[in-house]
Amino acid sequence: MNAPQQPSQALDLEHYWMPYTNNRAFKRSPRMIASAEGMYYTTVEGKKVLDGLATLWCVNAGHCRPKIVEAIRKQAGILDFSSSFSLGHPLPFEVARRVAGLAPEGMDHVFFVNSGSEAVDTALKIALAYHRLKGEGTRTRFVGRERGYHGVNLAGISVGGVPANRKAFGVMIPGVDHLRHTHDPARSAFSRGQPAAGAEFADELEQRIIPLHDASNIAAVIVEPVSGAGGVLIPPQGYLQRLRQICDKHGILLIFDEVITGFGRLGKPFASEYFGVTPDLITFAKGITSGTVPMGGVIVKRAIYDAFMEASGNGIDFFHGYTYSGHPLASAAALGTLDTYAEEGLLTRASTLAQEFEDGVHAFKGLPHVVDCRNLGLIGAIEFAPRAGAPGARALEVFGKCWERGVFVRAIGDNIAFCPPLIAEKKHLDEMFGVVAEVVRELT
Ligand code: PXG
Ligand code: PLP
Repeated sequence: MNAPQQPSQALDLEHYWMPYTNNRAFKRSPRMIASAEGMYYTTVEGKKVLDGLATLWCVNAGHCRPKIVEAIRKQAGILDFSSSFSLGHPLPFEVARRVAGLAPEGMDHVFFVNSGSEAVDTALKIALAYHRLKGEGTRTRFVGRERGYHGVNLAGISVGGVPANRKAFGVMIPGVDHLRHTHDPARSAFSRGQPAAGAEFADELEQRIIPLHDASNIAAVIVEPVSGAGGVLIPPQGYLQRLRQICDKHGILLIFDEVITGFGRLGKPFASEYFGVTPDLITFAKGITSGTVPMGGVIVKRAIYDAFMEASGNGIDFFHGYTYSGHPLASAAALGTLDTYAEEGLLTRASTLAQEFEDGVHAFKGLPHVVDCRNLGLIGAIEFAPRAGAPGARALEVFGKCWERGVFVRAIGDNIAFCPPLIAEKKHLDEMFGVVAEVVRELT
């Protein structure tokens, strides 16, 4: 469908400082993609590669879907850009209405940004400003969680809990504490779906963190309902419910970072609905446009929006926004994406494939060095015992060999993560798991 790009040999690779990449290794031996369609990439050499991670957990509708492509093309010729700072254009209003319709009951106002990282900073700022205008300006502290990933901005890495993303950057924002992560292989290895044990990990909030800082100083708790980039950690049964109860009891806002779980990953539009737990704010990005044009946002409860409206008098109600908040091309892409999701039932499709996906993930049990298999909806991971003196080496080796054999999956520490586009069929799961298993069997 798409004309391949220039072959990589003809490109000067020097000047692009690639994000989250071993630049020297890549430039010595580039993995260069020319085009993509549906479940597959085509490399510049013409090789097809199955996308087992929805690229970066975002291409939920699959690649180059006609409705989304057409929406972007058309919009580029109608209104290229106009801002949302005291001017408006129709599209983001319509996207907000549609997103509010998918969100849990009572969460019905949407603030747009351009990425998950911006969504996280925005949500944290909304929480601070909300408490202040409710007369509780002492609530300035945040609680994140170990192994949490909340993007790469300074506030996001401060509440985040992935050591490698934090260690080079010193003190970050002050006033942050962390809950322990919920990974508990001693009790819960090879759990199918949510682990039965571990709801009590949430009690640390009430038993350690609140007594230490006092609830009157805590603005919000932020967690991913399912941790993604921290290694795909599935919340224990009852854990999120307990966090909600403790936050309610102490007047603390609960933020669910649904940048990965939003838009159908667990078989519901949002994980909040899947778990039956309604937070106060939801951050989203990625799946809103199926990765096609950068967009993210924050969904808030009506009471939060109303508080800003009541407090602002005749002035601006929230001194915050990005030049490209509600960008016309992103908004058009979002509408094309939401149409595609609706027409193809993609926001619930994960539930129909979840059992086959679970069986595929757990088929790795018993293969060399595999110490855990985890899954929920269409997200999962297998974990290897670390190779002596070389943590992460096994997963990296698996990633590299799978790429050579035409399957793209992600290595995270000693884990391999799976997160296929929601259009995946059984044959794609078989291909993905089949190639990974072949490689795992060769592991030393
Ligand atoms: N929150 C969550 C829960 C995420 O997964 C972000 C925020 C940040 O979104 P942006 O759009 O600013 O990247 C994410 C993004 C990985 C990886 O290593 C994960 C993400 C992004 C890039 C790499 O698996 N998640
Ligand atoms: N830096 C400067 C000098 C700017 O003028 C702006 C926006 O006007 C920004 C940063 C922020 O850019 P954005 O609104 O795209 O986040």
